[in-house]
Amino acid sequence: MLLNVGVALLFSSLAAAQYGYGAPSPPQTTTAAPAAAPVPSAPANTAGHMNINVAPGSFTFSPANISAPNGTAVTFWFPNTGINHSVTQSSFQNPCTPLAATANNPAGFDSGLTNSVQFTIVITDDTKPIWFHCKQVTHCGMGMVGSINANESSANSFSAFQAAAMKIGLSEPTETDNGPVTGGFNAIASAKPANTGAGASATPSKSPNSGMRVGFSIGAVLLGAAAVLGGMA
Ligand SMILES: *[C@@H]1O[C@H](CO)[C@@H](O)[C@H](O)[C@H]1NC(C)=O
Ligand SMILES: *[C@@H]1O[C@H](CO)[C@@H](O)[C@H](O)[C@H]1NC(C)=O
Ligand SMILES: *[C@@H]1O[C@H](CO)[C@@H](O)[C@H](O)[C@H]1NC(C)=O
Ligand SMILES: *[C@@H]1O[C@H](CO)[C@@H](O)[C@H](O)[C@H]1NC(C)=O
Ligand SMILES: [Cu+2]
Repeated sequence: MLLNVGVALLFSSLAAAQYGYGAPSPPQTTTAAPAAAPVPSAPANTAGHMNINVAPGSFTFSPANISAPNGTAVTFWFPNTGINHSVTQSSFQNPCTPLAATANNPAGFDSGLTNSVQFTIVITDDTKPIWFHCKQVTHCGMGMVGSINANESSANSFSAFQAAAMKIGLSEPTETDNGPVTGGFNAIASAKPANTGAGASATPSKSPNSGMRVGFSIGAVLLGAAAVLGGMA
């Protein structure tokens, strides 16, 4: 009984896949735009892994200021839009200038200008604030900056950092973009940005493909049922 229902479902779903039965008919108009690709968006944080949206509908990081213990992986989710952004490490003193290497410090991490990717850094010293900005023309000066482990009670607070960036405003110099820089200072990127979908190590509760995987496994069960029935016949 159940198997029969399963086989009926199997064939109706195959028919649907082949002929589009059951799919809503698109409006009959020649000017209809193709469906927009889904915008990658940060999943919920998981143990040891925090996520930040890059420009989620506004030129900001969201959240722009987090507290992340040593060893935490922080993944930046870049939107699937025509405007490129970056996550570029800077210093409190120079919010809109990439952090250059010195005798004591390595250069800052930098995703480079990009979109539709994820970029992950791992905190290697949670006792020091990590400052970053977007190097796209005018974005830093509009306040597209962020911090990790900043002390809001000290002079070097996130609020003071963002205010300093906005004071630079439209006089922000155009930054060169030589593509991604791995490494970093107090946080390290071990890989260039990539469209990994799920981030570096997180297991997001809602993967864009989870529905499809469920569909495949139901299909596999039904195929198994069909094979059993076929053997019996
Ligand atoms: C930044 O984050 C710290 C730590 O979570 C918090 O104490 C502080 O209030 C935040 N600052 C702002 C301006 O949100
Ligand atoms: C956006 O970034 C990508 C990846 O770095 C690059 O290939 C592309 O040319 C950039 N687009 C624009 C409009 O600058
Ligand atoms: C943070 O972790 C790194 C390894 O990722 C380690 O080298 C460092 O000593 C740790 N720092 C603190 C303050 O725990
Ligand atoms: C934050 O800054 C205040 C003021 O300088 C200081 O008293 C406090 O100890 C700092 N907190 C941390 C966690 O470093
Ligand atoms: Cu930007």
